[in-house]
Amino acid sequence: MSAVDSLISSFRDAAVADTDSASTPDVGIIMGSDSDLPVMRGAHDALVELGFSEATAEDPDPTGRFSFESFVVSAHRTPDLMYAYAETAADRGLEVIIAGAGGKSADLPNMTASIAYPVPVIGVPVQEKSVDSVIGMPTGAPIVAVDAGKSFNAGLSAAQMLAVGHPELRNRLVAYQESLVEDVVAASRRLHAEGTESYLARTDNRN
Ligand code: AIR
Repeated sequence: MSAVDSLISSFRDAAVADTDSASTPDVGIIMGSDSDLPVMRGAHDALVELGFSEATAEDPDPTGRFSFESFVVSAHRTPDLMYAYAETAADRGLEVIIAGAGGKSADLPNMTASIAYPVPVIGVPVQEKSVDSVIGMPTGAPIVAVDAGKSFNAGLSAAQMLAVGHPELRNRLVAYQESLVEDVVAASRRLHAEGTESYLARTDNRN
């Protein structure tokens, strides 16, 4: 069996396995190339910030109730893999997919949205030039999307969607927002206390 067929089979096997939904990943993160990872890691970072764990081949059911999985799936280099990933998403327990792609033909998010429907897909244009390709869907074929590169927000949006059925996630989202308020107030107080030059000198030293 070829390497791609073996990966496709693993998705199809997981789709028919009788696994408890609490043990399967809730969010799928996919990207067109591993060169997208520096941008797409924001989705990972947001979900980890909210207490999600990453399910890996070695640790498919990590501790904690909420988890996500990450794969590279190219719409143009591996169309069969994209189809199998999206088609099996619901049966594998995924409730939301975050899909990112770059270039002018960033078709992974929009094609995944059509195939995985009604599982919601949050599209991440990895580059500015990918925005039109990601969001330009015809009526009746929905996708939600973030601005170019804003994968952290895609992670937050995925958690917001899941929070509809999981009040504990709602609480984590509220706590996260409160931490942002604290960060702004702390920066504001320090800037006003120290003055701009001292603030910048200390901030530069940190980098
Ligand atoms: N891509 C990969 N397969 C289909 C598409 N559209 C995108 C990737 C990446 C860009 O092409 O999402 O942003 C360049 O990929 P690479 O692998 O050449 O670095």
